[in-house]
Amino acid sequence: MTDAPLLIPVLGDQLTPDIAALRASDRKDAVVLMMEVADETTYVKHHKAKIAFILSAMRHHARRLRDLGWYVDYVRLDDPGNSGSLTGEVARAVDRHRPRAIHVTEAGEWRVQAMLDGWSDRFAIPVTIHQDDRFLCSHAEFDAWAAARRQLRMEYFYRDMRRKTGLLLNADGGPEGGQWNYDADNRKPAPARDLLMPQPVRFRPDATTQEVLEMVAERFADHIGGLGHFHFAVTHEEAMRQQRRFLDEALPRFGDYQDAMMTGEPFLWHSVLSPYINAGLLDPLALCEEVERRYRAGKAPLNCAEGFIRQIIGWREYVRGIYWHEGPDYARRNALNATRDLPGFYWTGDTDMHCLRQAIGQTIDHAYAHHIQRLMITGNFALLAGIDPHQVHVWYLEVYADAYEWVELPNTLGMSQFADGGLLGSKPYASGGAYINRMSDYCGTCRYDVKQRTGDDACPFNSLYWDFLARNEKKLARNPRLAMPYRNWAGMAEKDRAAIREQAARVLDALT
Ligand code: FAD
Ligand code: DLZ
Ligand code: SF4
Repeated sequence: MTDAPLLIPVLGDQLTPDIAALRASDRKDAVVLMMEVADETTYVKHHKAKIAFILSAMRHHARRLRDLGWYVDYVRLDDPGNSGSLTGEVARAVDRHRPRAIHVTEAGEWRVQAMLDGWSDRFAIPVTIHQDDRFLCSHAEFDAWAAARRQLRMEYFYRDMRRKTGLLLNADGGPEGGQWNYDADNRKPAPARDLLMPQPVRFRPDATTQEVLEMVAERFADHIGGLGHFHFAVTHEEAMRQQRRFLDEALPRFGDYQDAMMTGEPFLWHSVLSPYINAGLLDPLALCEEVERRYRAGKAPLNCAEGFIRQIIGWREYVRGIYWHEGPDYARRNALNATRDLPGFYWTGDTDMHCLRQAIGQTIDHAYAHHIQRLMITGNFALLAGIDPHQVHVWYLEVYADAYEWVELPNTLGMSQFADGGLLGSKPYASGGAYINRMSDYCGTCRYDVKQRTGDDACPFNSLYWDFLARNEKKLARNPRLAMPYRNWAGMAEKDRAAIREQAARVLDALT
């Protein structure tokens, strides 16, 4: 190594061996810096399993980089002298290695990018920030796409990503099967119990993970969640095993049951790959290419392959684009002026509402819930109850192993809470108990009656749904997609409307 090497900080969600800053550098001439720091583990109170997953995956990644010939300077959380911040650790590494320059891959979120942007002034050495090309769409490309449009709808963005990648195109360059989107085929309700359900691979913690689990249990005892169910892959090879498990066993029904919910079945036919994709252990494009191969080999139907690919090159890229396009103030939007505090049962699952108990209970156990649980159970309830969207955002950022602000915030604040006023979705994802009853088996064993709107046994979602519409009438009544529910509301007898609103007031009072 030369006297003055390059310093290459690699962040906890950059666990990809050929990430841009590494690919652009010579391993004989560089110090890779990986830092476990208190600030990142506590800027929100992450679920214990999320912290353990990221720290263990970081430690395994350092080993992988060393095997590939990199010199890795690794700072552990409990190292004496650990300053507790990314910038503090870069400062200490600059003192240790006297680098001639810093090369780093852009950060995933505004908060950390602001730190990177300050490093060249602070350390008086050149800092090169490489674009993170693990994503298909750069910030500049998304901004150009958005500039040309009045409405930023995912569907049109997605079609451009299909054309860009060539995924599921036919010989004429049109969409495979003649349609871009097969979502209408993907709404089957909860299936019968006797269907054989795939389960994600459960990885036994090795000595490195064990050490991290012990440290996390001790140091983050007051954070949500347990470690008893810790099952995450922590290496690329393990993540690839889960990828294969998904492709072999779950992909063929992924689309069909994408929106279904079942008691005691957290994973259904979902991939459970988001923590690995987001941390860098899996390559999203290679995964989509493999899904297409399975379709072309007749091993997965088109509605499943297209549905899965859409989630990754459509939704995942689109929400990232929105996050960076809208700027750091996006996190403070509150279009519906919702101000109520998040109920305590979001941290315990201790509620009589069976759907919420299921979704929150498995979140506490596994740091995982699938999309419809996040959107139509925990998200829907918070929306209907008028919970402060910033508190809802912080909760989602804390509790899921895949949660980083760039992906969590637009999903929560935009899609789920309508706090951006409809930038992401053309109408709020609000529903009463009927939707939950149709898509799940939850209501059958609930203490509440999903058919009732008022009375002690009435499903709380029902009165809250109408109360939500009534409360927000000035802001939402002109939305053409809500015309029908507002007509139904107006068509109810005055005394029924009053009874529903009184019922909703009682439900809301009981939350505090
Ligand atoms: P699958 O159902 O198997 O989907 C396949 C993949 O598609 C996922 O692994 C993920 O990479 C991608 N994907 C699917 N939907 C989305 C989406 N809406 N946005 C971005 N990527 C998507 N996803 C996160 O990765 N991190 C988050 O912090 C996050 N927060 C969310 C908060 C709310 C309120 C909602 C409604 C959704 C959120 N999502 C988030 C999106 C989605 O719920 C998760 O990606 C998904 O549940 C992860 O489980 P899975 O890997 O089994 O996904
Ligand atoms: C989420 C997380 C946690 C819990 N801990 C660390 C850490 O100790 N060191 C680190 O480099 N990254 C960590 N991360 C991930 C960062 O928060 C992530 O890189 C930022 O969210 C930027 O997207
Ligand atoms: Fe949830 Fe209402 Fe169904 Fe109970 S009855 S599970 S509260 S939707």
